[in-house]
Amino acid sequence: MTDVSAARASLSRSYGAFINNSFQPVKGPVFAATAAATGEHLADIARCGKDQIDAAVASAKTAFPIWRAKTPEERAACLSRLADAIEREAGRLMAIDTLDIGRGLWETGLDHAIAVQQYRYFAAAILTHEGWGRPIADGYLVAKREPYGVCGQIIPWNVPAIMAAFKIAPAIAAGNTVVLKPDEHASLSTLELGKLIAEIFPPGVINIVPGFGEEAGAALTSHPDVAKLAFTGSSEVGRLISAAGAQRLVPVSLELGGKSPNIVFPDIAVADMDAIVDNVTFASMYCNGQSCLAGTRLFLHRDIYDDFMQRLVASMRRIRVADPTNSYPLLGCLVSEKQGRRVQSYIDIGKEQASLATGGGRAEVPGCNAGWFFEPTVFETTNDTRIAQEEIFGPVLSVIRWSDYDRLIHDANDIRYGLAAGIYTNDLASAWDTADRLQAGNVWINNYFNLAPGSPFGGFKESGIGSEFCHETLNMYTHLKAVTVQTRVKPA
Ligand code: TXE
Repeated sequence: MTDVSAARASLSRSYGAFINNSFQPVKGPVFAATAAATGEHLADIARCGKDQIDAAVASAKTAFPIWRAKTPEERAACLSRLADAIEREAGRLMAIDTLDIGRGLWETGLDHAIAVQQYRYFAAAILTHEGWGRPIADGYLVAKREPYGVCGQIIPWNVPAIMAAFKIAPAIAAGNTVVLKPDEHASLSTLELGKLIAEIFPPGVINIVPGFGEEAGAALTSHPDVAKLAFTGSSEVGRLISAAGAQRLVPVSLELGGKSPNIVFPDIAVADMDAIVDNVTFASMYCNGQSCLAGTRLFLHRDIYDDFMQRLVASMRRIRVADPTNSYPLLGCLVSEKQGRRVQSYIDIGKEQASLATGGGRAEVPGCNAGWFFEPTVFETTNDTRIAQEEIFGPVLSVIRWSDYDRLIHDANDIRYGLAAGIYTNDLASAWDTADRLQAGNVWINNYFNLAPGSPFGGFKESGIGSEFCHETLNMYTHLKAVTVQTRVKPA
């Protein structure tokens, strides 16, 4: 049983930047971490600027040769110990996230389980991250993988524990050091991670610098000693990060927005329909729709449309919208007023441009007056409307009726994003053909959100550059060096 009050009481009153394994005294400007649902003040957080970024990068730069010299086994051992520590503290950390961002405890608990899995995955993966070699005349050619150095990493607020793990685990496993900027709406659990890191890693290997995007974020992305940039967030800011990387010619990996199609074929068995409805509901409402992977465009074939819609609406209406600190599956609130207003404006647009099937209003949750709670909302629409084309990042699903297969493929791909897609059918051949034709980095057949550790996670088109979560990610955090050895010097 998660004790939310104990987790609340365990928070520090204020948090400075975590640099060189200690929290800096809070001297300059701060911003408040407030509970998304109740507005309760949780802690003050240092609003870091250039000076703290300089100090964090300097610390990571000093730590780099020490960390890089560790064997993969030693690095893996530290990551495993971090995983164990997070697992021990998971009850407290998930409650802190729930307070901070307003998502239900069952979801934030899942976040920390996935985070633990990530640290363990990369602890194991680094042991098999090999270069290659081959004999050449009178010698040997070795292609070895080397870390870049200091990685500047910026993460968003939606799943902070997962995002921190996605960034820290592969970078650190590969021998880099890190300066990580958490999101200003969700810094607490990442800063708390600092307390665990200090017990395990040498000083300076992982530094955490809270602050705003245009200040701390921009200072980090333009810092001359940062050798690699990694970002998860909006496509708009992704462009800025990419430009900053291009300016200094450092590699940039980006994981950006999505507006993923979830396609139901007419051949599905009636007996499977409720399970598929369940999947579709989860795909669109998990994380309150605040997931880049969310399946927010549902393409339903006309032959099953009416039956499916009836069940879908019933499924949406069964979802409980409630205080996120309650301990059963439910939808909590959105992270902030900014996101709340954004979602409200899209619902208003939807009411003008499309047909509302269910939801469409805010939900009242006693005791949570500050929270932006919404009813699960479903619109029937076409693929060209704004609610079908733009990433809403809230509990809003657009349903599109389809009949012609080629037109379906055209519409599913007719979007600037390309992160994920779902397909439901009993016909393996059409599932495979469809997966082949969809422009998405992740295609799930007869399931959704099924991210087994090691499954590449990355976007096509404006959804990003690079793949996280998998062995390949280690290549993203290393460059390849050829070393050619000849056993004796010969005339050239
Ligand atoms: O994102 P931002 P926001 C999408 C989603 C959401 C929208 C806006 O559609 O509604 O983006 O969310 C840092 N230099 N996603 O405004 O601004 C910022 O401090 C350097 C999808 O919250 O991109 C934070 O740490 N950094 C996404 C991070 O970028 C800057 C998850 C994300 O903030 C910066 C989140 C700058 N100039 C939102 N400006 C996903 N892919 O999952 C901001 N930041």
